Amino acid sequence: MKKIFLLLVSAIGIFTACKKDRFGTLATSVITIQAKYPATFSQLLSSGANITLTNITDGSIKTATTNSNGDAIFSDVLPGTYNITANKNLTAAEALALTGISSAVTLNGVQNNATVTGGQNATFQLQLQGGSVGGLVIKEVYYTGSRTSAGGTYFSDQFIEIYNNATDTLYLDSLCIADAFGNSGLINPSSLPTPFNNDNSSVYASNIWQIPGTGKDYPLAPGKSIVIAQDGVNHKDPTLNPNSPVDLSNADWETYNERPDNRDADAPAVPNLSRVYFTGGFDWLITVFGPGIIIYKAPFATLQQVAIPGVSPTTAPRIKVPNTVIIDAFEALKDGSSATYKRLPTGLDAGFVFADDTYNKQSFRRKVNTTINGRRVLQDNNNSTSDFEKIALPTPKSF
Ligand SMILES: [Ca+2]
Ligand SMILES: [Ca+2]
Repeated sequence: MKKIFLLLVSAIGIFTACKKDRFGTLATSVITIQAKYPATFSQLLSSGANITLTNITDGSIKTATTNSNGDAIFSDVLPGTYNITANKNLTAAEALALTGISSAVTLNGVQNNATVTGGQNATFQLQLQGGSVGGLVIKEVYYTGSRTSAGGTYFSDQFIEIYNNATDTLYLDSLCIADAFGNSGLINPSSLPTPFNNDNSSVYASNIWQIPGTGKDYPLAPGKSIVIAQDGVNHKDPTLNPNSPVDLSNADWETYNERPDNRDADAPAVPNLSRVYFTGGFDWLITVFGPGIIIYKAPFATLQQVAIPGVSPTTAPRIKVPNTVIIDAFEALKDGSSATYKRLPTGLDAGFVFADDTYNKQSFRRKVNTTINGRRVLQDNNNSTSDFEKIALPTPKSF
C-alpha cells in the first residue's frame, strides 16, 4: 500500500511540474476558438456556437459559447493536446438570413490534436460545415420550341437546366430526369386528364434519363447549373433553325436516343445521358403543350412498372416514382384552364405554368429569391405558379 501511495505522489509531482514555469506559477494559456460559417453564407463569423475543448490526455472538458465576434475564449488552459468541436444549430429564420433558404440546420466543426504550449496564447479557427441547406432545383425549362422562317415547327432546341441551390457542393451522379405521363390539357376533343391522377404519392414517368457516375464523379458547386439539351448543337445554325433562340453546343449533357435508323444525331462534343427508360419517338421530345418534369434519385430496379389504366395492354407501362425520392418538380400545362390535367401531386408542386402559345420561344425560369455573396438563391416553395416566371426568350446558364 505504501509503495502505491509513493508512486501516486511522484506521478502528481511530475504532472504539477508540467503546469508550472520556473517561478512556480501555472504556465497556462488563453485559447481563443473562432467559429466560421461556410463561405457561401452571408456572414463569416458565427456567434452563439457551442465550443468544446477536450484534453485528450486526461479527458477533461471545457465548454464555452462564441461571442458576437465569433470567439470563444478559454483562459487558464493547461498545456497539452486537445480535440476541439464547434456546434451551431440554426433555426429556419436564422438560416434564412444566412443562406437565403428557410430551413433549420445543424452545423459542426472539428479540429483534432490541437497543441497548446504552456504559457503561449493561441487562436484556432474552426470551419463550420456539414449542414447543407437547400438542394438541386429545376432552374429553367424551355419546352415551347421555335418557328422556322418558313413557319414550320422546331422543337429540337428544348432544354432543362438544373441548379445547385444549396450551400454546399452537390453530386449529380445517378440523378434521374423524367417526364410525367399524361396530357397537358385539352389538346384535342378526346384529351383526358391522366388516369393516374388519383395517386397523390407518386409520379408516373414516361421517359427517364440519368446522369452517370458512381458517387462523386460529377460535382456541382453552389450557384452553378447544368444544361440538358434535347440535342447539344447550335440550333441557330443555318442548317437547323436560324430563328431558334439557343446555341446548345456547350450544353453539359444531351439526350441521345440511339436508334438503328440514326434519327437522333449524337453531338460528339456533348456527353450523353444514360437512357434508363424510353417510350417516346425519335428523341426526348417533352411536349410543347407543357411537360411535367421531375428530378429524383432511385435505382430503376426499385421502381414499380404500372400499366396505364384503360389503354391497350401492349402499350408500354409507366414507371411509378414515389414522391419520397423526388428532389424537385416542375409542371407546365396547356393554358390557365387546364388545372384538371395536372400530373404532379400537389404535395410536390402545388401549381403550374403555361405559355401563351406553342413554338413561341417562351421559357420558364425559377425566380431569384435573394443573392448572397454573388450566389443566387432561387425560390422554391414547391409551387411552379409562384416559383417560376415566364420569360420571352430562354436563358441557358444565365439569368
Ligand atoms: Ca438528342
Ligand atoms: Ca453526344
